[in-house]
Amino acid sequence: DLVPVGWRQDAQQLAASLPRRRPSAHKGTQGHVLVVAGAPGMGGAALMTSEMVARVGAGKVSLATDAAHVAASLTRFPEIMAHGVRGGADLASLVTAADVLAVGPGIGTGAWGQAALQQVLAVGKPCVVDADGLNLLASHAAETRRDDWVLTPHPGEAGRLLGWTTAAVQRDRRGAVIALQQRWGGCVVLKGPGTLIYDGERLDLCPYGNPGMASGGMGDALTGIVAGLLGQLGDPARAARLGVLIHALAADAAAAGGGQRGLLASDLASYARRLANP
Ligand code: NPW
Ligand code: AMP
Ligand code: MG
Repeated sequence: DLVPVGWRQDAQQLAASLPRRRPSAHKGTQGHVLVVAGAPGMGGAALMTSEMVARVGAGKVSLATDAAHVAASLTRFPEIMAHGVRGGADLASLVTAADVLAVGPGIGTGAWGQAALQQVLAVGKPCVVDADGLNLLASHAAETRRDDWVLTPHPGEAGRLLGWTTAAVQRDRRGAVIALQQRWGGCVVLKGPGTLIYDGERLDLCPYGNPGMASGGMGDALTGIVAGLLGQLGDPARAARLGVLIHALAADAAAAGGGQRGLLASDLASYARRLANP
């Protein structure tokens, strides 16, 4: 049975997995997450990812993005520390200051994205790798394997990481997520209806979510949720399982209010916040 009892007891699972904040909490105890996202033309991916990091309770959020996106980010989210970076060297002090990294949404597969991914992986901190970060792994980092990362491929990205077609991944999603984890290590989230999460021991299937989520930015939002939780929980597999659950339940709640058609990734923010406070 791919669906463990815990998924059906979602409220209890949320309560058990996300400890209340201690009265002594301060922003330095809740995780400093650095989002590395947004090559030219993809500023939205950077904003949606970092908004969700903040909304699930990270203590501090930094964003490294193309300089063209900094003004928009500060206007929309003054709480987020946005830095314009031109190359890998600009990233060195930012990755050093962070506890957790989220890399990939909209970084492209060119020189900027390659340099950024290299810097993030070199620092050896827990991270979430998504989107073009995965495409770069598939095409460049032949030997990379880690225990402390969460990979969040959609079926197309999963196919690139495995050298399979998208159709082959969809025909055997269970086999694909197991093969991905065996090849790349860590915790792998294979997205799509019935998202699968596999950490090498436990396989979960998320029975929530809806077709309203078939809209640009939904995956970027998930990356932010998982990274924000990773900064607070420290455990990649727990952050992945809980993040997928919060993302899908937030989308279901948002769709119940306004319908599936026209559902936007940004609509999930207020629901994700509520779900992160069980
Ligand atoms: P096919 O065609 O069937 O073989 P890409 P992307 C497959 C950024 N974004 N079920 C399908 O493959 C992202 O962060 C920025 C089955 C499809 O054609 C990335 O960095 C936004 N198949 C970058 O854009 C908003 C599925 O994958 C192919 C599937 C490119 O990311 C948008 C598409 O994948 C976006 O998030 C499913 N459920 N899902 C912004 N506002 O800044 C996917 N596929 O070519 O990797 O393109 O996902 O759009
Ligand atoms: P991405 O393709 O990276 O933008 O990610 C899309 C997100 O929306 C993933 O979390 C998917 O699981 C989710 N999603 C997309 N389409 C559906 C669907 N038809 N049913 C449930 N979830 C979906
Ligand atoms: Mg995506």
